[in-house]
Amino acid sequence: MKGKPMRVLVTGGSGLVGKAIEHVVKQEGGCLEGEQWTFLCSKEANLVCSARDLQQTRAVFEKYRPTHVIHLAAKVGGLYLHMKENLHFLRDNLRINDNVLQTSHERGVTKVVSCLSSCIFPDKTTYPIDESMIHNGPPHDSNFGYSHAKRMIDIQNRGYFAQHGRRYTAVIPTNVYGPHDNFNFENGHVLSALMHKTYVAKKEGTPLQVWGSGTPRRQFIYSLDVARLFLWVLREYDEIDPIILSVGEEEELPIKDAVEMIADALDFKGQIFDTSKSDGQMKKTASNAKLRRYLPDFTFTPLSEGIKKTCDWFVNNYDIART
Ligand code: NAP
Ligand code: GFB
Repeated sequence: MKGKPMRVLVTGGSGLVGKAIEHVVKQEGGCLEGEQWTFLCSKEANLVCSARDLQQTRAVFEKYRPTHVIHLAAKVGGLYLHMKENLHFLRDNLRINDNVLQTSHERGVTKVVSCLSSCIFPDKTTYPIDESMIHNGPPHDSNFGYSHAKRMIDIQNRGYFAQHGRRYTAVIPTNVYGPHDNFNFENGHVLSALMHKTYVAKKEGTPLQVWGSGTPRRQFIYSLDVARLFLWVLREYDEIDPIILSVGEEEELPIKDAVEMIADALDFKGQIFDTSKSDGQMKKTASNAKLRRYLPDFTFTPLSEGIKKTCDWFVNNYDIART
């Protein structure tokens, strides 16, 4: 990456992925000489655009004058929150994304890397899923609001390129987990919610309630791996088309196997499955072939190791964790 040092603005910098990027930038030499990195949270600027908030966003861009933006800010949550608030996810995320991309364009930002998700792909599809399939049919019913809002980022990126030559792009992670996740029982994603539930079940000597049948399959990627890949995308990846960030298809596993790893990490025995709760999407197997063409030697953190590190972080930071 030649030329003047970047001024990077990370929207959603206080969340799971944002904190991981901050760790890599500050603890793993991810910040090159002269670079400025700013990690935003919603308190500094509420990005759900309305006239009042647009001013907030413009003020933040005026203050930090970013040359590059990593756009993570979003209304995010696990399956059961999506099923309750699909419209809320649609409207909030459409507004946040349009607000950030348009303000970036107006401010002459050179590159924006936004964050989609593997749940946006069509539910009825062939496997493995690849980047060309984003718009090939409706997403799973459980998260249609979030999925359509995220798909629009790909369309917006094409629009900014076609009309203004902007090189705005996006990444598509599968299920992310790690320190600083949302460990809330109701609203959290599966691994973080189950880590919290297991922690409490052990303390209270009660059985662990796993929701659903435990048979749906997922590919989990550790937040620090996502962060390291985000820095590579920001510096080296030059396509407008998005790229999937995921472990290989062979790492996909049923939820119940991940539950075992959490139980081992927290030294707990005794889970039961509440099959009255939804299983959501049964599988969304993603191919990382495109990523591997670029980075054949990238090493992912093994799931059992990532789960152990995250459980240790949660136990040691229970007081500050989002629960
Ligand atoms: P997270 O932990 O819930 O963090 C969300 C971030 O967005 C926080 O920094 C939050 O700020 C900010 N934010 C939310 N609403 C905002 C608003 N109205 N204005 C300004 N900032 C706002 O989420 P995450 O898991 O790190 O997700 C980061 C990105 O990765 C998202 O775009 C998400 O869609 C994508 N993604 C996540 C996963 C996953 O499994 N977690 C998988 C694929 C893609 P506060 O802290 O101030 O609330
Ligand atoms: O991470 P998760 O909530 O979302 O995982 P998705 C849901 C799967 O875990 C379902 C099972 O099969 C649930 O039945 N599960 C078991 C649990 N116990 C629990 C529990 O206590 N809490 C939760 N949350 N799940 C999301 C999308 O889909 O994937 C988001 O809705 C985002 O938009 C995220 O893309 C990465 O993997 O089903």
